[in-house]
Amino acid sequence: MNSTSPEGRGTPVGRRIFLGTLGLGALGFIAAPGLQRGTEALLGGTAGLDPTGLTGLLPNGGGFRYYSVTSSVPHKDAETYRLTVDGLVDRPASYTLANLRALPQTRMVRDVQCVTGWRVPGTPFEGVRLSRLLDAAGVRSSAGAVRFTCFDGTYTESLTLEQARRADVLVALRMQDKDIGHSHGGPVRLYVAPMYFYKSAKWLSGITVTEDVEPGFWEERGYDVDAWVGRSNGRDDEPTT
Ligand SMILES: Nc1nc2c(c(=O)[nH]1)N[C@H]1C(S)=C(S)[C@@H](COP(=O)(O)O)O[C@H]1N2
Ligand SMILES: [Mo]
Repeated sequence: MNSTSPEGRGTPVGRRIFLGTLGLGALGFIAAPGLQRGTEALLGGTAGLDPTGLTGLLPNGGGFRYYSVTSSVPHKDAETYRLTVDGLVDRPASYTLANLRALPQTRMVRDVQCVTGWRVPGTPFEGVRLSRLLDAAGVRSSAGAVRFTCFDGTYTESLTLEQARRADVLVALRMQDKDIGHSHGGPVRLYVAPMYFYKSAKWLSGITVTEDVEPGFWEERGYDVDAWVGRSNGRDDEPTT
């Protein structure tokens, strides 16, 4: 695990804030689960958010850990799910699950790498290329970035327009060759293959084309905005693409 990763310590509060307010720098954020649980206990109320991935190990999750920065997330299905595309576009849109399923699907198999250190080999993701939805919306020339919002009501992410248009960035409907379940961010999550998994926003509900990159939830708390696996966040993992 990486000492620069706030998500690994049972709190969505950033490292610097954490150190500053609690003065626990001497603990050094050792990755041992026992010590992490200890840190969680120290944090009291915030531990209820449980983004640690330690208490949240998914049964039969195939190595994935469950992360959410909110304590509960509404469930959405084919009737209630909507994905809106708006901002600096000529044709704003709202997609149902059926609309998304009717578009050409791309399947990719790459490793998944979380910035806290865990990695899951060869995981299939399948969905609609984000570039297709952007092209359908007609991105205006003043645009430079894309902002993602989630129906958990809290998590956000962003990409530059150039990153967003990559062929290995999907609006994913399937993961591990199954429809994406609620715990993995279903029915629809973002999948940004070449970047640390925090970029792959779960419970995706909004795509807003903006002028400039607005740092996402974890990026406001210390993670790198350009999150290339192996070339960011002070890590040297094997690239995933
Ligand atoms: N909405 C939302 N998306 C999110 C997160 C989150 O807490 N909320 N956590 C991110 C992080 S840090 C990781 S590692 C992955 C975890 O995905 P999983 O729960 O399917 O393993 O989701 C990413 N996307
Ligand atoms: Mo992560």
